[in-house]
Amino acid sequence: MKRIATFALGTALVALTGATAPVKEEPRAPDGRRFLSQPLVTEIYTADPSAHVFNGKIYVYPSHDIDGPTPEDDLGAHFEMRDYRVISMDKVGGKVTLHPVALDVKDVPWADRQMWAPDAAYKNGTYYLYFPAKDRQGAFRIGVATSKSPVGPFKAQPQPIKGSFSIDPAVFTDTDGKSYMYFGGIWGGQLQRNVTGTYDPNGSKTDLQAPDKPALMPKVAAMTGDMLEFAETPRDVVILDEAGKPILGGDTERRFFEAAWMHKYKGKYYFSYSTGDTHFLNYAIGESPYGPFTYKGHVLLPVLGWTTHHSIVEHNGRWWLFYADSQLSKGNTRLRNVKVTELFYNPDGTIRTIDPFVK
Ligand code: FUB
Repeated sequence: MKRIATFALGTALVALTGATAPVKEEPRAPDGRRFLSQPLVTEIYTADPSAHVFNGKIYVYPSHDIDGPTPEDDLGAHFEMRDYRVISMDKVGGKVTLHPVALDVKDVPWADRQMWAPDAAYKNGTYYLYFPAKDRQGAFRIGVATSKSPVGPFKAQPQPIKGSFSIDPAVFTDTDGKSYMYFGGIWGGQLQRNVTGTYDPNGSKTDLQAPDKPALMPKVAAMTGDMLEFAETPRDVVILDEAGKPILGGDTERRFFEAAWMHKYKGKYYFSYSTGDTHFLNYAIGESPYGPFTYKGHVLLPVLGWTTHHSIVEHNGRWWLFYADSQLSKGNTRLRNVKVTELFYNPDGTIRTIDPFVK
């Protein structure tokens, strides 16, 4: 509403004063559609926003997209991010602050490249930044770094989390204080190259190539009390269809691809994720942080760009979806920007699907 009012006011002023000052055009997608919300920061490209409320303020932990030289491919080699910067705001709609570099790949002893979607957590006076990166063998591992400040700088542990693999960590702390890491991603996220628990560089490039079999599922593991390691061997996050059967590999509009997120609403556990090549954000509901989770529908319809990745967080009694699209770069899939919009529940606890464009 505020955005539309600004454009309208600009037009009215020019009409009244006869001034010829250029009126800002409302940004639109190449096909003419109007965006539901605007980028949170424009100074740099950002994606994969993991939002948390710490001390009453919103902190967003995004990927920092850069325009590297590597050509685009199905395994995401063109996502060559090298560092993280945190975004903060007192409230949605308030002033947005982009903080300095919180962690650089050169300061992570085990990591070689591709600092992909991170997440953060807080416990006993310490902030934890969780991040995937490729090691020198080209295998994705998940690392952790700590700081006394939510915006860093963070100091990385010398080794990745033992037994970690694949991408997109999301750490959820339950109301009983226990924390869990959800993670995984197929194709470039290498979940299909870790089916035995050991990285197989010659494993399938994309998924299991078995459309009639249960899809590869994301993983979950409880964290140790110091938040630095897995307390158990990661297990499958099972996503079931309405008949109680695991979602199949060929069910590409519903199966898990990447971007795990967990939130709790009215005592139920909501596992949400991206479907990657079909471009939806979906969700499934369960009774325990371990699942199983029953598929419920779309959180978000496809955005401008190839991928989106999100987080869902409550602040001041309202629920917010942080997501990303490629508005600033006019659709360049490797240069994304994070956004936020309000999320609403139906009386039965299902989520009202969000269209990232205004009708
Ligand atoms: O940003 C790099 C990768 O692209 C993320 O890890 C995925 O979730 C996808 O957004």
